[in-house]
Amino acid sequence: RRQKLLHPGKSLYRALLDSVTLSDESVKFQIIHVENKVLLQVEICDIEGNIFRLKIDEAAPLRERYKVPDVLIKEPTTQRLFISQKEAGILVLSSVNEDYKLQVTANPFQIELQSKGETVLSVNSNGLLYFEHLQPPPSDRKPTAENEEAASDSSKEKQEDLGLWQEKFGSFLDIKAHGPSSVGMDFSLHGFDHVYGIPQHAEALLLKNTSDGDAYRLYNLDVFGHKIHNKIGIYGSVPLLLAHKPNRTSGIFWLNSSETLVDISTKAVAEHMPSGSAAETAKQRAVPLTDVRWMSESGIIDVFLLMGPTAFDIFKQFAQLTGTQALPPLFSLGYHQCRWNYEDEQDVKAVDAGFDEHDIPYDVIWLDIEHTDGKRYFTWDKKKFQNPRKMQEHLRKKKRKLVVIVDPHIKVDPMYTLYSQAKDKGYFVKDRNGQDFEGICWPGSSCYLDFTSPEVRRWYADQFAFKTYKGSTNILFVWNDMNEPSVFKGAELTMQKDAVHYNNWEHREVHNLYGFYQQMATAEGLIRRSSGKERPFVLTRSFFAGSQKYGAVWTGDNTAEWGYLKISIPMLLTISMAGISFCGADVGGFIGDPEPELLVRWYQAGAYQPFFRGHSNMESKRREPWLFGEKNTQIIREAIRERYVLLPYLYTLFYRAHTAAEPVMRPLWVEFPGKIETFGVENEYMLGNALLVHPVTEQEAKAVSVLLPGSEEIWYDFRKLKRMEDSDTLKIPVTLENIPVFQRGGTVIPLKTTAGKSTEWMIDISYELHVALDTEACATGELYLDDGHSFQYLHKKQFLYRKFTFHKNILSSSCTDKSGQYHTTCVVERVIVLGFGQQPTFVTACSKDGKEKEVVFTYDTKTSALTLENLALSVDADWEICIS
Ligand code: MIG
Repeated sequence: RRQKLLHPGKSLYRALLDSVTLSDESVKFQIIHVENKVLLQVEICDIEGNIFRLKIDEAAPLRERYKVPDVLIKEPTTQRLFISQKEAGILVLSSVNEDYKLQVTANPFQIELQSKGETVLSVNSNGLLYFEHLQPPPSDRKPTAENEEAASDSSKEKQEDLGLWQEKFGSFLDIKAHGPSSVGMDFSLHGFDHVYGIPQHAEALLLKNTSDGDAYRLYNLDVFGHKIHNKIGIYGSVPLLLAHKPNRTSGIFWLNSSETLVDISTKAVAEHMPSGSAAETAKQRAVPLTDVRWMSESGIIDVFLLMGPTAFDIFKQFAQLTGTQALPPLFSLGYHQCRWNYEDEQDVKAVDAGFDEHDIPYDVIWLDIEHTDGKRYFTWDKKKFQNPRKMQEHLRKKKRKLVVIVDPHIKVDPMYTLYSQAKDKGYFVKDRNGQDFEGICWPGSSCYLDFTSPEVRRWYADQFAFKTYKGSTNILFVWNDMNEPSVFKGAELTMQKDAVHYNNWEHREVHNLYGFYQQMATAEGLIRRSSGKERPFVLTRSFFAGSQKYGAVWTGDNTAEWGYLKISIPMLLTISMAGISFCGADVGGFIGDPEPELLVRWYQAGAYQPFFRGHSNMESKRREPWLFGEKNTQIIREAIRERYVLLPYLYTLFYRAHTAAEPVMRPLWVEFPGKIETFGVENEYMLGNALLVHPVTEQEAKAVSVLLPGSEEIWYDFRKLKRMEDSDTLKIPVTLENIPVFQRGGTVIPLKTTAGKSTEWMIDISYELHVALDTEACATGELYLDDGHSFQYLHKKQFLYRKFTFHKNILSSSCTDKSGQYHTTCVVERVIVLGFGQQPTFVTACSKDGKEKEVVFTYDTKTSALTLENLALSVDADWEICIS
């Protein structure tokens, strides 16, 4: 409200260019507010890899302001900036290679960032830099002439209206002990009118103009039954925005964990022509410009300008700052069966058996809050789960896993060890009076662990030790829910902003980090219980920038309606672009009861999304995949089996996400950055660079319109193996049997030849390669393989990273990363070459040791698919297949 009183115009800040100092790390200078004369310190860093960091803090704050810790994986490596020009009122800084120039204008203060002469982005060009300096509370102020006015009644009232020192939210009172401290700034993105990112909202892929509506809000909240097409913040936040135009992608990462609003306004402006002639002026055309205004309740301004220039560069730059996706254990890429709740041991066993009975693969069964003794996490309801270890042994024999829920609220109960220990040690978040903050949650009266404290995190991690967490075994993994944190009967169902954390920081400063820290501690706990050997799996509902390092996220409580299936695609794409590849939405829709058709369509979509879990609410009817008649069971079985067959490809994509920050699920425009028609597409997406997936999200759909981008591309039907007609948009007939999936020419996809009961049952199943030829009759692809569960790939380099290349009618298998070694007896059994020109006469396979053998093949003249069978070529060896 206060910031919105400041309208675009001339900034009230002026840079004091005489104060400029230069070091290897940064350039610093001061700016002054012309009215209140408060000095701010500006620091600009050039970070290796085309990133600029701009920090603004008070030059002499009354007390230290909050600076987000633990999100950056390390202090970024900076390089020296040079002053290339300094004249009256202008300072130009250049990067070492002179590719980038930052032009700082003194009055009004603004910064323009240019790349090789092209203005990409400007800062404060609308004059919306806003910085509330910390002040003593009105009661402490000496009645000087200056303060007298402020102390007068009428202005006090005014202050209260604006919520400077306290604010009411319904019946809740937020007392701001340190007064107003909000910060804000505007950025103009030149030539851009497509912007993305800043999850999480149940919104479209393309960010919308907010000028006549609500700003996008980043404030982690538990909004049960949240609406679609809404800018309210839900569950998680990543303050990263991406902007794209045909030849460039840029990013803005606003590192602030307090409540944040983002206003977006796209307009057309006359193109800026340098001192043009009359003729040139006449040629002026309108180019788009997007203004982005960030406003945060507290903290400092700490913003990273990611200069790309490609989308993949942005992903790398963001990962360089916040880390890459943790490599998931393979089982967690299988199908997960969840429900609130699987009642007891018998229920768990029956559901588990149901999957075998109906020949449906699955890896993990989940237990929601009812498995505990009165919502005391780390315990079991003794009546329903008399022997949890035995139950887990049963699952282990079936080569399956268990995930249990562990929420951050702790039941107030002196007999509950976790509570009494945490209480004694002072590990709970405090209220403004210094008492343990008490809220209401599932267990009734609850306290909240202060995960922002490293000591609390260490202690919490220790709770997962096998001997401490009774009844847990090494097939048990964890789900963190309610960690926004959710507080029933709290303002907006969350914690009071004036609650107090570690080091006396108020909750308002750290709010959006709370879930991030819980997942961090939980993942650490799972790693530690295995003495550092095993990869953890932790699903979290709340998240922040960097949560990808700790596991998976899901989109929270969606509803069993078609609209929620549809919106799940842009929601997952947005989360993926923000660094979190391992994401999914509850299959079927959590709230309510999906009609069978919707459930089937949701399984088909989920099978091609990174995290694949069926889940349902307490009040929802049971919906295990076999409860909807033989035909639907068959279709769901097929969808899940397709997922399992695809796992080698998916796992390889996760390795790429882990090592190279490439999102597993990506919007079309990321793969086709020059094709404007892809920029707004959100009803289909790419899974890696090879598969285009178009889920069916309309009831009783008979056909869908599919955009197959790129005039120079060839696309193949992934199941029928035949080439698609050349045409940008195709009307594809659909039946309930499956959803349209296409393989892009030029790619090789590794698959398993068949599915098994779970990922662990599939270790020895042979491989199949789908080689889809491009216009040059070439293709390449990769396969990553390791033990699927430990850190040996990292510490002992026990992995295989293979490459398949098809060129001049030779398919060769070679090593991509010689530093890795992993032995497997698995073979490539079958190869299908899609779009092969003509019936071959002879096919041979030769291994590296010179052994040559003839290969059995069949050629389908209708589809031009060439199938090579019974190959038995080692996955871990070099070989060649020659087709003549
Ligand atoms: O408000 O633990 O989003 O997946 O089943 C309900 C019970 C609390 C919310 C989660 C949902 C979970 C449920 N939880």
